Amino acid sequence: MMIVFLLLLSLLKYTESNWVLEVRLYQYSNPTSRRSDRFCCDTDGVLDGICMNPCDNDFLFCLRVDVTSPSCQYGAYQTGLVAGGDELNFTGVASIGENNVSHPLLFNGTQWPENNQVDFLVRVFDLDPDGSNFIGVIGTPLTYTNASGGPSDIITLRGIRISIEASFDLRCDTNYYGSQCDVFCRTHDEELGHYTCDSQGNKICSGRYDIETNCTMFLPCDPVCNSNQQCIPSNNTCACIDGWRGPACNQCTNCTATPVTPLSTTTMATMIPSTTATSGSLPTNSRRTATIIYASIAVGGLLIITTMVVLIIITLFFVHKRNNKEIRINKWRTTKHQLSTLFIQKTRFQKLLDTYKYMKVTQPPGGFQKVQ
Ligand SMILES: *[C@@H]1O[C@H](CO)[C@@H](O)[C@H](O)[C@H]1NC(C)=O
Ligand SMILES: *[C@@H]1O[C@H](CO)[C@@H](O)[C@H](O)[C@H]1NC(C)=O
Ligand SMILES: *[C@@H]1O[C@H](CO)[C@@H](O)[C@H](O)[C@H]1NC(C)=O
Ligand SMILES: *[C@@H]1O[C@H](CO)[C@@H](O)[C@H](O)[C@H]1NC(C)=O
Ligand SMILES: *[C@@H]1O[C@H](CO)[C@@H](O)[C@H](O)[C@H]1NC(C)=O
Ligand SMILES: *[C@@H]1O[C@H](CO)[C@@H](O)[C@H](O)[C@H]1NC(C)=O
Ligand SMILES: *[C@@H]1O[C@H](CO)[C@@H](O)[C@H](O)[C@H]1NC(C)=O
Ligand SMILES: [Ca+2]
Ligand SMILES: [Ca+2]
Repeated sequence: MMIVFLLLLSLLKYTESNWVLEVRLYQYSNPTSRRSDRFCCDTDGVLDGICMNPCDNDFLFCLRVDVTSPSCQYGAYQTGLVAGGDELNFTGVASIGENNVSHPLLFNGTQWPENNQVDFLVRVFDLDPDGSNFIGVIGTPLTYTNASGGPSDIITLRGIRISIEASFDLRCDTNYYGSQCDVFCRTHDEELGHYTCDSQGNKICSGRYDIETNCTMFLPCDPVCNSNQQCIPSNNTCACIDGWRGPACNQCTNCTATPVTPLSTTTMATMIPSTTATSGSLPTNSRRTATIIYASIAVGGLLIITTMVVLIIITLFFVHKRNNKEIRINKWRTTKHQLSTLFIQKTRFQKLLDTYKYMKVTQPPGGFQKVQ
């Protein structure tokens, strides 16, 4: 029910006029007291061709879309009889005529005027018991590209025998903003929002309300609460959740109450939350320290890797060198071995030869003896 009412209200607010033209009247003058047909307003009061009786003036003030329009789309005021004759001073007058038309006159529109133009019209009649006579008409187009021009100078508008002075001020209606009054903003302080409006019609949230939600909800806590805390958005406070206490809510409320064996679950419980509390939301100083630690670790790691690479290169170099040396040594060994084998064989052969020579000398003819 309430919501439907508010919805209707907001719809009504949107159909509300968005610009207002204020017309301030000054001097009205009909020096000859004649009507539009040149006759005196009151035909029985003529002396030597001079109109002795003033007109019984009745004004129609009208604002319309253009000069061809038969109706006054932006408003019309009929004053009824205005006492005072044919020289009227409206300066500072709050109400005009027997109809008590409020002055300055206010006209309004819900859309910016097409071609930036409106037409102001004044019609004057002589009110008599036997019917009214037409005295004259004054009209002028008014051009507005925006609503920020402020009041105009006093302008004298002239008809055939009559004239009227006026100044005009086109401005945005209440709750409308922007150069052509097309921005709507109305101060709220209920479920539709909590805000005021600046001179451009921007919402200014009150307190900690969030502009992202059209000032309907609070901003989340800043700084962010840790895992043992709950954010109270209305006053940006982090309150400890059940079971925790202390400024950072990292002390449990009853684990210190009963002293227990060092490795009990209670001891574990005290440890776990304090670590989660640290990782949750670090204060700025700790954050800086953490950054320094991480940087140090990174630089150290880099140094270690570089050293290892250098060591590997050096090792490879030496292994290669050693391999070469070994190959050479092996070659030399082989040659040496071959040489020594040859030498041994040569020595054996020599021995055999010597033995043979000896046997040939010592053995008698007839056969050989086995060499020992
Ligand atoms: C019209 O009335 C105002 C205020 O009463 C006065 O200051 C001004 O002189 C008057 N103008 C004429 C033309 O009488
Ligand atoms: C205009 O105001 C006068 C005096 O305040 C009052 O007597 C009269 O009835 C009002 N006329 C109208 C049409 O409201
Ligand atoms: C001018 O405003 C009145 C009351 O605020 C409203 O009833 C009327 O429709 C508006 N006129 C135009 C042309 O918007
Ligand atoms: C607003 O209109 C006034 C005249 O009414 C004009 O002098 C001014 O330049 C306009 N401003 C803009 C921003 O268009
Ligand atoms: C805020 O209001 C504007 C216009 O009034 C609307 O277009 C927009 O969707 C709203 N934003 C939210 C988050 O409700
Ligand atoms: C914040 O608001 C809560 C709930 O309204 C209240 O309990 C708490 O005391 C407040 N804290 C401060 C610091 O004002
Ligand atoms: C701690 O508090 C909880 C609930 O408040 C309770 O159930 C539990 O027995 C308490 N533990 C100790 C050791 O006091
Ligand atoms: Ca008459
Ligand atoms: Ca008359």
